[in-house]
Amino acid sequence: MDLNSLRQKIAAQTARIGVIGLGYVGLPVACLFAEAGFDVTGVDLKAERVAAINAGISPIEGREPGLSELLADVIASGRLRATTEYAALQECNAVTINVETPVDEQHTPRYVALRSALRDLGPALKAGALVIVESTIAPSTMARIVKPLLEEASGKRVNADFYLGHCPERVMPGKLLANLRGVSRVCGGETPETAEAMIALYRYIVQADLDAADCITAELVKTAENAYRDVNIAFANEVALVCEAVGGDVWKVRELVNKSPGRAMLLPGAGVGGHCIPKDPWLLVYQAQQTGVPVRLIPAARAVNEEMPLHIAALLEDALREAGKPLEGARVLVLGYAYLEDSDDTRNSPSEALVAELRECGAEVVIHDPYVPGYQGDVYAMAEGCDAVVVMVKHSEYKTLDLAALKAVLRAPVLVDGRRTFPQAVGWIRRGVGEGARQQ
Ligand code: SAJ
Repeated sequence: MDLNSLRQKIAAQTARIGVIGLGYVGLPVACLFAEAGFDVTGVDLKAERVAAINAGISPIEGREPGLSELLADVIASGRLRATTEYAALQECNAVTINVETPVDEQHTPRYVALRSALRDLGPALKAGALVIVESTIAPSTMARIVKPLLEEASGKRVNADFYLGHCPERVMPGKLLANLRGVSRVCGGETPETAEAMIALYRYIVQADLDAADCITAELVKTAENAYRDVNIAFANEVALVCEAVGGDVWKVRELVNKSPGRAMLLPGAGVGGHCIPKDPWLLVYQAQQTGVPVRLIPAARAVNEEMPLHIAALLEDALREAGKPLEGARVLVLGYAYLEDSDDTRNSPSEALVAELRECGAEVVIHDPYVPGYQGDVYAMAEGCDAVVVMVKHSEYKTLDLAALKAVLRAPVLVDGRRTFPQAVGWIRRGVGEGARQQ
């Protein structure tokens, strides 16, 4: 089948769609294409996940508005079905690949899941099918890994026997369906005609811009947009450290800097977590580093952000010292274990790094988080007998804490504020990120 025939099947919605990887990206993608009227086959290695999905039950943790209801609808209508068998993809005219693409301790991309998906898809790849990688990948991965591996595994040639593109996902936990529907996407095709076919397909589920590009551009855009955010957060964090050193208040500085035209200083804080911001900068620079390009700013920004939880520990040690207590043996209440406010997602959480550091220093740690199972409970009860409180996440619940009641159950009124949650806390031995000017 040539691209024109595929375009006709897409227009008639008789094209059958496959989605490989039914996680927090693949599952909503599969549901949206099914809701749009396509026949969708989802493939996942985890049998229990497949069983839950076929029972109309979403295996995605956390609150995802509309996802459970949509999944139940498309399963009931028969539009979506899940399986562990790649053979089920052999009738699919379009297949998206939504598998994890982590980096390891050495910041090297680890494509085990991606390579496995390509190898398993190969034998089932239908002639004339359009394959779209949605996972975030290092620039040049489509050319160096995806294309040759899929050609080898399928015995087919790209642009002759199948078509290939990269459309990086731009989702956020907690807003999966909203982001998929409402955030623009780059459709990077091996050829301009492939990019146009991708746009024709995604138009059924995306109400925002769909921008045609080539694959390398799509790879660069996604990884650069997240590296951009990481570098800007690191800038805010470094200005905060300067403020602490010279007796300034970074929050006042940031407010006034942002009055300057074209400035938009982000929020300094206790660190940078999540599934994409800590990872994507390394994907962006990986291939350049392999070719000896002197990439300095982006790795340096990562180092600044990774250091922030340790800085919080240093602020705590300083505050405890003022209270006449060593960090070793202190009992510390950590408020917030998720990586983001009002989320239960703990991936790469700065709190994880802080807790490890505090325990390494001999402190006893009590963790509270209203969203994370295992850490929920009564904050005041958990604060009893603690020598200090450290705020790591600005969950809405914390903004209404009764600080007087909290102080009454603590052994010392020590507060370290990693997210400027309690700027007006009086009567505390208080440290805040970027707050060199002591609160009067
Ligand atoms: N953070 C700061 N200061 C800031 C902003 C964030 O310290 O000014 C910290 C957060 O506390 C968190 C981490 O950075 O620990 C990441 O926060 P995030 O707001 O960037 O949230 P994410 O990780 O969910 O990022 C997603 C990304 N979206 C996609 O990858 C599709 C990112 O590109 C978006 O810019 C971001 O959402 C967003 O704008 O909300």
